Amino acid sequence: MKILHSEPAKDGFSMPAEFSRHYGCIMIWPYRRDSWQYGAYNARKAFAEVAGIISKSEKVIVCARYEDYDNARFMLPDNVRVIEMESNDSWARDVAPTFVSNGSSVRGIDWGFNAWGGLVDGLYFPWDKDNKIARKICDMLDVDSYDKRDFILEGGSIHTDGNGTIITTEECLLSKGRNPNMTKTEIESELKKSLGAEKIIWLKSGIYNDETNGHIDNICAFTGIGEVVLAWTDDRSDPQYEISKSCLDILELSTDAKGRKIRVHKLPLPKPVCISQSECDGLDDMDGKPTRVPGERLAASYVNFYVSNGSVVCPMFGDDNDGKAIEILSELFPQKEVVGVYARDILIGGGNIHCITQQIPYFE
Ligand code: KQY
Repeated sequence: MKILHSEPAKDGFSMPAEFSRHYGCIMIWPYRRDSWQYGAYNARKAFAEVAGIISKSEKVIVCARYEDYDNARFMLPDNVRVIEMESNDSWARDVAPTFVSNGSSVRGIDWGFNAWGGLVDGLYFPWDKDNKIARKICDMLDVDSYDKRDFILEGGSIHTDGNGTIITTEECLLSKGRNPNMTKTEIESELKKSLGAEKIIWLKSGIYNDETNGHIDNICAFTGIGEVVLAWTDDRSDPQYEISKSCLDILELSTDAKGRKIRVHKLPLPKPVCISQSECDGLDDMDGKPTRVPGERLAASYVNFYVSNGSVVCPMFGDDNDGKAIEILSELFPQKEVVGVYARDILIGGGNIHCITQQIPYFE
């Protein structure tokens, strides 16, 4: 594997859409006792279910720590590959490489990772093991990797149509804990050079109370060229209403990189999901402080789905809107099976199915 210091776009590489064909998917086995209840007992079941569904139509590679390898191997289906790798937590979307392709070969981008805000408002310290994962995965896959460690970015903060357009949020990419010395124009230029994009659509904020500083992958996602889903509520008394309305206004006035208008499909949110006292009891403190407080609203959204070669794997919350979300996504992805996974135990960690997966585009 070579470590490259050139620019993907100049080399003819760009980020394909998640809905294009995959080689496979990377995941990381959960273990942190302050992220996941009871040493990730329930979370592991949900991760295994997600891996099993995805593995029906593409390769799934799960990274597990030395001490968790046997448990991962035991709990995951036989057709899922388990490799040993150190990590600080389990968010493959954010710590695995963002892959770019030139149509026949694939390379990885190794962004800097600082646990969603470093010493400003990061969620844990240290993050050194996570920051090494992208390069190790490129090595394991035998693909070259771009050294972008000077630029802090997580995969969950960008979505692409694979046709020159990126969507992101100002709340996240302009946050003080990421690249405080760069202007919005400089950040935009870095995204274009790295992802082979021509146009960045900036939404203001992500889902209410999302501890990642509003990752795009929880509020808005491309479902096709010129088509997005947007997390939506009609409840004007919910702080989420103004956030989603602002996204809608921006999207309706935007065109994509090729000048096409964007069709926005509203994906209803579940009713607010709040963590209970007994769920908090299952979480260890971090540096003597609780990571969650009872009643805290979690960043629940159906937009945090993963699109595999054969399925769309969507979080379910035991809410009246679970069925509606499946119905809408089934219409938008008629060639795929939309499968719901009860994901409260993933949500408690602070993200969801999209956040624990990272696609590898198809290559020979
Ligand atoms: O949503 C994500 N991409 C990651 C969430 C991290 C939460 C850490 N507690």
